Amino acid sequence: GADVPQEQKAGWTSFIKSLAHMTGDLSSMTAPPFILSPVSLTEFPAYWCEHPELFARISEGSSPQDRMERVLRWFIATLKGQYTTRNEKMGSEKKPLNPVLGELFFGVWPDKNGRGETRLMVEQVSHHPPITAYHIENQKAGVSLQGHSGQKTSFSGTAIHVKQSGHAILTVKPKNGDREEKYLITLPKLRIEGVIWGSPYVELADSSAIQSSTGFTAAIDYKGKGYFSGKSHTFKATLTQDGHKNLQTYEGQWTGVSHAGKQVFLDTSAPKEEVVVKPISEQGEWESRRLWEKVARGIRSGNYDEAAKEKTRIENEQRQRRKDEAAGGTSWDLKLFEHVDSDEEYRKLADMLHDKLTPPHEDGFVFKG
Ligand code: CLR
Repeated sequence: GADVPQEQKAGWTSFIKSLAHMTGDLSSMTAPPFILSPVSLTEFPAYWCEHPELFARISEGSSPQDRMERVLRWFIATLKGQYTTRNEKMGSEKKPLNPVLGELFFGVWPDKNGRGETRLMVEQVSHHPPITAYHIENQKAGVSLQGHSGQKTSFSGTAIHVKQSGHAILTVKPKNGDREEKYLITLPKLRIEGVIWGSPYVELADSSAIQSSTGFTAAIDYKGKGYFSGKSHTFKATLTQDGHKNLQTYEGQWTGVSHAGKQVFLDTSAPKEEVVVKPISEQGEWESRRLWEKVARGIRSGNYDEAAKEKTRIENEQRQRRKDEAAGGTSWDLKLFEHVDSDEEYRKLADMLHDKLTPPHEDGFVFKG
């Protein structure tokens, strides 16, 4: 790999070899230090709201179709942050810290221009397999997002293929007095390219959808270089109602500009707003940045021995907890969410979606408030 530091080349080669034997969960594999990120996966749900303005304005739409279009615009606007931020900040995609069961992350986007405050609450609700649940809400705007996320990974020899599990449900209370609406958001597949060279980046693949309780469906296809156009990171979305004919097509780059017909649909060059998080000194012991503080410091400063030592300490403590629970016949209590075997809202909306790839049932994590 061209981008692998000389002294880590052997480690990178053996890591790549071990990817071939991976059994769906990359998170628990040990990777060479240069590819480690100091950020835990519990922070990732913040990417859903780095355009709080677009999120808040969904409820201002004048009709179900207008609101569906606003949901689609907000969703497409989140993709750049979700899938390119690590490359921008750290030079390539990196391996995030693998959250412990019960790890928490809280943040806010303050009120600006009367749009209302947006709050984010995240909890790691499973460790094996890793699942992260999140709740985002702007009470004033009447918009909230509830979801959970996991990943199944496989390696093709050149790229890592990531199938996302879980879904998100957006709830909107329209400002014009229309009834409350729900939107099911399914998640795209990822292909991690550039792995061999040691400079991974994400390309989105296949398709995802947004299904509204009002009958509107947005089907979104993703392509890399050389399909719809010569460009990377492109998408094409079509809007339909109750499975009827195409009402509108949206096309372009999710990292740049997209159009609906001749009109600009979204220009992602507008600056994003990062989530505001309490200083570590004011955080509780289960809060992500406090829990991983020493590991993150080790990774950032290149003191990998400190990072490894602290990571082992955290993992051993977790192992001991699980042993104690097994011995005492107890189990870990989730703090913010309650697990349900079949998410009722999901079932209804997935049924309207008629997409064979979307399973009829999925687990749910209900926010306890
Ligand atoms: C998590 C949920 C977010 C969207 C998202 C973005 C990037 C994904 C991440 C999810 C899961 C973990 C992920 C990451 C990109 C790379 C990383 C797949 C889906 C893997 C584990 C690290 C690969 C690095 C190796 C080459 C070492 O909403």
